[in-house]
Amino acid sequence: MNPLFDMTGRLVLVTGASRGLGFAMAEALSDAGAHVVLNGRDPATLDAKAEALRAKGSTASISTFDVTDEAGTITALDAIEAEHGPLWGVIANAGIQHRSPIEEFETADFERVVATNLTSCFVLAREAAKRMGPRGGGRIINTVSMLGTTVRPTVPAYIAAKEGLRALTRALAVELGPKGILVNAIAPGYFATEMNQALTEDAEFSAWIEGKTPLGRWGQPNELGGAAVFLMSPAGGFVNGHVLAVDGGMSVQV
Ligand code: GCO
Repeated sequence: MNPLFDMTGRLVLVTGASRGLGFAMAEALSDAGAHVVLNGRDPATLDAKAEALRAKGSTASISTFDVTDEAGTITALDAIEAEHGPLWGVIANAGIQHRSPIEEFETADFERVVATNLTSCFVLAREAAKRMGPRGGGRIINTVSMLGTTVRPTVPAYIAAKEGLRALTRALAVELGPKGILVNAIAPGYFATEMNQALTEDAEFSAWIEGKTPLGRWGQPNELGGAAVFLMSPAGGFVNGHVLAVDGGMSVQV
């Protein structure tokens, strides 16, 4: 194992890890030696995913809670540390999408997206900082999006929340840096995940995405894990307040 990317002995919680990009990042960290704790809302799905990692020699665990439940998040963090020891890092990845023309976009749906994609990340970071700070530090990664800097119609809540999360990442990096806590974000482009299944199955939309991406294709979830390992490992030891784009170059193409 290259010591720069060695995660041996590190405990990392990944929210929204039962599928898609969350599981891909958890798997990459597990393959790098971390003990990953997979979060989601369905214990059966999480158990199956954790078993898949254990079958590869990992010591993966699960923690079932809804990231929008503040009390549940706090209880879960206490239980994780009581059972497994101090958390080295958290990846605030859990997120939802809601697509609708603005004129039909209900306020309740907007608030639901913001609660999951932004507010829950604030709560997790605050609670993680309370634990990591006195121990000399740790790592926090937020999953933002390529959307925000550039945007598309029908996903205003997602864009607003993810762009807010970019700004929150910078705010946390500056406030928590002196405590040894590095805070960064990963900005995925368009990946072929379950959340995007309606898009990948739409031939016209899919062709549009492929045309706007220099690599001419959708990303595959396993192509995101390396960014998480980089930011969580010794290799990322002086990276703070950064938004790491993993989008095939889409964000820099006109
Ligand atoms: C959408 C997609 C996007 C992607 C990703 C792009 O509806 O446009 O769901 O939000 O998931 O965030 O960076």
